[in-house]
Amino acid sequence: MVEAGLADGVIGRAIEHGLLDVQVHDLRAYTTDRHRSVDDLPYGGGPGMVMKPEPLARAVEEIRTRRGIPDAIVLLSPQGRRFTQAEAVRMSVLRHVALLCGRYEGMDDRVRALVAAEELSIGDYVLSGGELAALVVVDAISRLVPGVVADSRSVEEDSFSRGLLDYPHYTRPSEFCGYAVPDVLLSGHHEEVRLWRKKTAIRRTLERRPELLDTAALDDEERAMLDEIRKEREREQ
Ligand code: JA5
Repeated sequence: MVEAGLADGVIGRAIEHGLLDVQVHDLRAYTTDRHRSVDDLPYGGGPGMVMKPEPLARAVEEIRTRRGIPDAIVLLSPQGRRFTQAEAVRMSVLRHVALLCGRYEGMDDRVRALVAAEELSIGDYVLSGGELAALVVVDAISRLVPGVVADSRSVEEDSFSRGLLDYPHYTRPSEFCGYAVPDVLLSGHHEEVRLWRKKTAIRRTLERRPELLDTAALDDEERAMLDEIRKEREREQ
């Protein structure tokens, strides 16, 4: 599942070009018993199974031996602090990140303590394992590695890179099922287009995710636009 998730698109190409190196480790390879067990019954009883600590600890030990000490060891779990764009930026400058994925009810908690893993969550919902969360983390970090996204202007303009939601995008045809593309985008006035996009991004952020404006680093122009939008909305009430 992890290998399939990394094979295509921007990330797949970056791996092919040697910009990224992602190694997937199958925990069953680090078992010693005949049944290659990676889980066992929970102490204290209750439903489900728990990941045994030894295969995980051995896997991390082999990573350290083969590839050197990771700059970060991250356990994906709903108990972690939230993985945000700021976390992605922080991790994108690290050379070596190890991501640990649980299954079943989770890992024996001593593994996290032993390998001193940080715990990160990609959101407040339940997943069957950490792998999809790890793929999300790999994708978000990788886009920030120079050269992975061909046109770096895309990365700079992305939603959240400036702490705001994105402006709406359109392509041909200029009318589709009775919906027209906003005139300004067809006008050829670059400065008007720039101002419209900026203002629309701010308006959408105010309407959909107002809490983002508390932490967004707005420049003078953006703050003036926000004031203008708030006044427009007051007039509409
Ligand atoms: C479930 C055994 O942030 C969303 C997440 C859900 C979830 C994660 S991260 N890890 C696991 C897991 O389940 O290891």
